[in-house]
Amino acid sequence: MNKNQALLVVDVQNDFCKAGALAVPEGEKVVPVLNKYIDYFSGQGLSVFFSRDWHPKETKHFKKYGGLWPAHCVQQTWGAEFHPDLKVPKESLVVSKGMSPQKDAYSDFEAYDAKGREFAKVLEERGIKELFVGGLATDYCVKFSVLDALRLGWGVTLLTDAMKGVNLKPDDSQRSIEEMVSRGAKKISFLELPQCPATP
Ligand code: VGL
Ligand code: ZN
Repeated sequence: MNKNQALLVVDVQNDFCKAGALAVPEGEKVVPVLNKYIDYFSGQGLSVFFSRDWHPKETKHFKKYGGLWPAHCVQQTWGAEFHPDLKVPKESLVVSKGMSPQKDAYSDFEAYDAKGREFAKVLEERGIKELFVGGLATDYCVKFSVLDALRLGWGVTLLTDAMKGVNLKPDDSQRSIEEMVSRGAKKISFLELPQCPATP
């Protein structure tokens, strides 16, 4: 692994997990797996990014205002917080998306850090060339973020053991993975990482 490679943990927030307003089936199961990836990347001094869905109370993203979804990940609420077991290292960077009352914004390439910098700018400044992506949901934020990354010239590796989808249609996640791979994404699972210590 090298400094051009970074981990992106997508939207592992309470509302997408058990008891959340838009619970992804088995969403919370990605947490322990992602914690291993987080240790692996931060242990080698590599960048770790976290994105979050960060909506205003009223947005066209929500059913009540013409959108597809029940209200979720409203700014400053429990549902918008990261899952309590997710290990978010102090030195990691959080980017937020979905703040516009007018549009959906599923992609992390529509996200901004606390200083208002675009996610793509942050990646460029750090010389990141390849993203290892896991989180929620495979068929929305993960998919849109990955397709944008590929289109904009980043390499992408999908952490297939650390993502779960909404599956409005039962095979949405499977089809999303196929689409991302057909556009150039690679796939990996934790034990296939370079020099990953085999579990005894
Ligand atoms: C997402 C549905 C609605 C996601 C966000 O982050 O995948 N999905 N808003
Ligand atoms: Zn949302």
